[in-house]
Amino acid sequence: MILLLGDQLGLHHGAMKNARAGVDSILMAEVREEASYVRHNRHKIALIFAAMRHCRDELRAQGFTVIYYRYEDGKGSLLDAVQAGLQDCNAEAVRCCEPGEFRLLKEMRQWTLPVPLEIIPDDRFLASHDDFSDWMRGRKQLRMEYFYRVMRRRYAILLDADGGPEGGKWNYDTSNRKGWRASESIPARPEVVMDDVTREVIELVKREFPEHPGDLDRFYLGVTAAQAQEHLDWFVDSALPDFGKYQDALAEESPWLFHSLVSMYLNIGLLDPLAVCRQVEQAWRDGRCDIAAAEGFIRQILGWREYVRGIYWSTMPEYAQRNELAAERPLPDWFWSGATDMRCLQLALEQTLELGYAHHIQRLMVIGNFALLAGLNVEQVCAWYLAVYVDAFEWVELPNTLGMALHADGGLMASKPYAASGKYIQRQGNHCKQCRYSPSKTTGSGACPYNSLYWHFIDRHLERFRENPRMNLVVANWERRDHTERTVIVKWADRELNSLAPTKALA
Ligand code: FAD
Ligand code: DLZ
Repeated sequence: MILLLGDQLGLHHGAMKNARAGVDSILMAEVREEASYVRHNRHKIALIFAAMRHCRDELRAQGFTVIYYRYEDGKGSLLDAVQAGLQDCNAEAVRCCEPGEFRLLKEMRQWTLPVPLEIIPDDRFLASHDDFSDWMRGRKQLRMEYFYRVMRRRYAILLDADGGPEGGKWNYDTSNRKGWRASESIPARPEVVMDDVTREVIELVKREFPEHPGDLDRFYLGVTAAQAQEHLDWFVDSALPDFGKYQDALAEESPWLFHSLVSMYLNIGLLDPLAVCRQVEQAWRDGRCDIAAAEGFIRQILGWREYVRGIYWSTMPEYAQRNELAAERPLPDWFWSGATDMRCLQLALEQTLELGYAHHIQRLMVIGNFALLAGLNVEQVCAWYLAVYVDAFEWVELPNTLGMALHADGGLMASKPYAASGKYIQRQGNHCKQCRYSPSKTTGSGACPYNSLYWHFIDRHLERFRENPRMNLVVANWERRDHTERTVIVKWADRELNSLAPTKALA
């Protein structure tokens, strides 16, 4: 019996590789525990249940026997489902592909079943655990850029005839930082056509998860591999050419600008990461986008995505406990409503809660930056990120949040914290024009809170940052100011921090 998890729906990989129709039974189960271990966004639950049901139908059409438990069947956990499934079929063993979260792997290793459980490696990724360990061995610093170059060579992506990087550079990051001034039009995304299976799931999720975030009247996701591919094709044709330029931009007009919205499909197996990279490389070779766009996009998937997964599995479970900057301030209540006057944060939170989506710069430099500067409790922030995004699974969410955004791993992933004042947000987009706070003021009424919080953050970690060569300039800048000025800024920031009411409803 093959246990097929809700985020392992690629039918040529994992436990489905070499599966035999008519011989192996497939078990799929919508279960309470997986749907509620955090307050998942309803878009995520709807996506997974709808994708699972479509996958079930496809497998049956291919001649497989599928034992499928719907949420209404009341299975509490995957273990309950496996035990029930084993009573329905005469299986000699259960096979499952390694789950994407340590939590579930640990549980599975403790399952007691009447037949052996075989957990096989997850081959949907481009670097195995051993590949990553080999790369880590003997390195003092685990910088993504060097890992990425190894991956480019290994998969021969964007390489010239001599094996060097196409265009002469490995990384076009400096061409990916244009701010948004609303001077170009943003292409409209294709509408998703829903069938009865998806509509039924949406009604179920609305009914069963009333306390979870997510406005399902705005459901916008594909739920089959074919639909995911259509979304990717649309991106390559219509948004990729501008992706590189505006990768780091923040826009009032759009929650997604020129981003691809494919993370959720990659993470649940509806798209294959290598095929996605090759399709984008081909678009560049055909002259349909420039090298900065293609490289910038491929770096995210071949580089960052594989790298964060490597960090996760090589450091868990200890990684989840890290809190090097001793950030303990309770998560404010408005992380669950978006009710703040900081315009950039308000929009990022609202779209996150309503749609389960925010693009990378919103996650890192708007929400994450605020959490970093305010010293919000690392565990609570990580639980929040795991709950609210449609693409959130701990293997990718945790290193990005704890490591990249909160610097709570002490610099294992990033040599300096991604901390920025309101000036950065102003440069990257057009939110500040709509905001009641001014990015050019640091203290006093109407001052952008990011400004004083930025200096408060530098001030409270001064000893640590003095030791970091990449923070020298900013430390010197702070220490050059006179004592009175610094005291006024720190006091103003304290006022801002004291006004953050803690959340009543933690995930
Ligand atoms: P695009 O901007 O179009 O990028 C293309 C693809 O590259 C993405 O689909 C994704 O698969 C990959 N990618 C880009 N950046 C990263 C990254 N840093 N790590 C891993 N893959 C990346 N991504 C998730 O998939 N799940 C998460 O739970 C998640 N949590 C995050 C939390 C924080 C604090 C931060 C800073 C980033 C997080 N990311 C996460 C990474 C990234 O923000 C999302 O992958 C991206 O925003 C998804 O939107 P997109 O598909 O439009 O991406
Ligand atoms: C995220 C999720 C949800 C919401 N529901 C289910 C489910 O009912 N059944 C299932 O098999 N998987 C689900 N998943 C995905 C799992 O949580 C995921 O496999 C683990 O977190 C490991 O990545």
